[in-house]
Amino acid sequence: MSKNTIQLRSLNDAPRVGQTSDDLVNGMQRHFLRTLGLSKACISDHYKYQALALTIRDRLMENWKDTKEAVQETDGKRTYYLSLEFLMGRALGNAILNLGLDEQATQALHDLGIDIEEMIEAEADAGLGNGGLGRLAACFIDSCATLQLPVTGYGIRYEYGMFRQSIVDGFQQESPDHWLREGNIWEMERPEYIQAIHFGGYSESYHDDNGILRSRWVGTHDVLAVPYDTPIPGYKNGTVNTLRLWKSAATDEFDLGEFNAGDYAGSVAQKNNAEHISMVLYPNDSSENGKELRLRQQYFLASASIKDVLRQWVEVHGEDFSEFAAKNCFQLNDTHPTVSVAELMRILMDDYRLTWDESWAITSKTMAYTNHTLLPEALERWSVRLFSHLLPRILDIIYEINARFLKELAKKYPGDVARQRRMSIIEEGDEQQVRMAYLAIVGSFSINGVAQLHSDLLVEGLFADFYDLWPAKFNNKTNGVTQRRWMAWCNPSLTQLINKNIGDSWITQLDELRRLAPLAEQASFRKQWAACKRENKETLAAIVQEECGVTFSPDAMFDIQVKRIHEYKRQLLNVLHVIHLYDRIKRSDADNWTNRCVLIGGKAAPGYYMAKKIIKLVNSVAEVVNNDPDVGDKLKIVFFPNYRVSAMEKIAPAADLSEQISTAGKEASGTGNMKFMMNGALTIGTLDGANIEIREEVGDENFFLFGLTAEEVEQTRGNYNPNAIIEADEDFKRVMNLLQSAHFNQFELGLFDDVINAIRCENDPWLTAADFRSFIDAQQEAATAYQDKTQWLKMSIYNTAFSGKFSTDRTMQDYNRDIWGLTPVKLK
Ligand code: KVW
Repeated sequence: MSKNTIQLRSLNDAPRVGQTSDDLVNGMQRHFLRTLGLSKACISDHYKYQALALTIRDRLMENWKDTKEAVQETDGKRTYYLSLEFLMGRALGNAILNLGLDEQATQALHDLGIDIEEMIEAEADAGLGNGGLGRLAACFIDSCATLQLPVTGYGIRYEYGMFRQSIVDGFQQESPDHWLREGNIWEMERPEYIQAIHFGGYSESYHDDNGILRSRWVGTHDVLAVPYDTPIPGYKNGTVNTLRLWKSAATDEFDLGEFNAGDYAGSVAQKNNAEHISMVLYPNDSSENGKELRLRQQYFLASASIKDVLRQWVEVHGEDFSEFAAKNCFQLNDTHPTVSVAELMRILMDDYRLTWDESWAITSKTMAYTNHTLLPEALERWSVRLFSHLLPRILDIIYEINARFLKELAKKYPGDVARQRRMSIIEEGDEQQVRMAYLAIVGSFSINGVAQLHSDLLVEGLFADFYDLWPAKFNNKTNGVTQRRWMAWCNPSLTQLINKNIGDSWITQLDELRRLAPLAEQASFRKQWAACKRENKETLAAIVQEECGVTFSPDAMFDIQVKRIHEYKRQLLNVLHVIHLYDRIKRSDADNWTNRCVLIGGKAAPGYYMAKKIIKLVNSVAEVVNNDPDVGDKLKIVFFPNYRVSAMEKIAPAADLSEQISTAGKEASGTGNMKFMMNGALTIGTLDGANIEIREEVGDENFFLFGLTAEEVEQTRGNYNPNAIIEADEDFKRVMNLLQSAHFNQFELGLFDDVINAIRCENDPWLTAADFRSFIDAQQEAATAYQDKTQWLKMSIYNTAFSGKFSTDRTMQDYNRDIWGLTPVKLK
């Protein structure tokens, strides 16, 4: 027995925390009294939330311990999901749901006279991600816990998550998201697992005790990585997995030398510098910004996590790594943590004295890489110069990986120098760059895209040379979302209706929803389905009223586009349609009209000029449309501020129409599209990303398709004439005239010139004008379809019924079957 083991005899034998509503009431009272030290008189909402969260957390702790022990005892293969982002949102409701305590918690709070909704709202979102990629990581670890897969998430504990967005005079204004201000009940600091992370210095060679020439990294400035663990509960299965997030800290509180020499400021500055690493999430989605601090973050995560995994390995197996690759897998969430490839090589060689070949055999069988985008602006490249001063030893290793790789290429393709240049991990040029995607491909045994089209395009285009070399490494894993959060939790009325009719097995077997399809023929079922949707629309309408001061009538079609603001996602095309509808109303061309409430939401990267213009345009159009008495209830449009996970929990259940209108070939997958589908929205969309698979599942007749295909998009380049398209289309001409006549910016002339020019530009990469007509026509089809209530309800039911494929339970089973090969860890 090690000195850190104690007998927990009396506790282990004690009965577990109770699960009745009375037990919860008692638990809360105990926390009020003993944890929070409160008397009855001063229990604010914040304390009520804390007592509830602590009481729920109590119900996780022993399961968490049991899961850790079971995983250790099994000593089977494990996966580590390395991600710079985990967009978790709120934890309380999810924990209540997964513990199966929803009814008891509702009853307990009722008994205490506390409003459960207020408790839920009291928790800050953990917004440690930008968008789809970060939320995907969160859904993945939820599903892994539910499937009892031994998967640990590794990320960074950003002090400030995604910025808060407010709208001032129609413009986005950013403010810091200090999400930890009121504490975080769900995290546990684990100082015993602190790691030191190296930066700077230089690498040198030396002869070890046996006279063998080795390398080492010396003269480094070290930063501490302090782990904070968050429990990730599976759904009613006793499993609680771990999300381990690293916070950076200075190695010493102060540099005593500097301090004694009188440089107080200098000694504190060093502390500051160390703490900067985990200070803030970079708010760029799908575009790299090349800042040194970002590379520091990437290496900080990679090094801390790999050291942590090796620490655990050595504790059990000593320095015998022969089984390491068979028992460990690192899944790299995009190229962001890819420096892990070189870091694992470094530690195996420099610290554990394995040879290059031994280390490479391990590393290249342990790493797996997920690519999330084809957009060139998102492909990470780091300058060799930056690498050489920040991570000199890592750069040595990358050079060596590349040298050996190029030799292999020369053997396979003799004399093909152009190919070697194309495929080199080091890009030559004025400034040498490390191509991170290539490092990831060379260092990994599996490379996957995130939807079928995306994976096909990867091997046909961006990675074609690598596919030619290693076809077996490439595979597709279509994304998903967790139905626990994105239906069972966020849509209780629909959940109840579904459970009443087909039972609740869909909560862990989403395919079961198929059994809803025949019910679409029953008038009484449709009526109840409609009632759920209406209730959810009323809830959202109240929020829109509060946030935007605009009245949404639940009778109207709720037409929704929420996602990061990006030109390729074409929020602009959505606005053009709204202007077209407005123009029709003004021209009294509104026979058989379908009333519509259009909601657009999403954050623009702070440095993304066009994205910010588009937000302003939405707000300017809204100002005119919403205040025009001719328009009335026919059309409303709002820009929903501060779109985030907890907002989507109210938005998805209320949507009638989901806008997934990216330029074909540009949206790798999309995951918002899946949340809307599950909640019974119909999609208007292009043949892009997972939309294609959504349409395949639900059937062409239940999907509003428009636009060029990815192939047509490519063919259009070089012979695109948007001005001719506009000229030939009376509706389009009028829309552009309204924009150009400053109808929406009377007092700010020229405000939207750049937007207008982008639409009219022959090099517009997003081909907005090319898809205008077919978009307008598809929107008209949707409007007409909405008037046939019976048919619309059937289509809505079919969308939910055929959404089974888009559960991350399926996605994780695919990863596990093809990449990880883990055995579920059952609990006693
Ligand atoms: C840098 C991304 C944050 C920082 C992507 S592609 C690149 C990034 C880059 C994020 N995010 C999105 O990943 C989602 C999950 O796979 C996809 O659904 C989405 O299509 C893609 O744009």
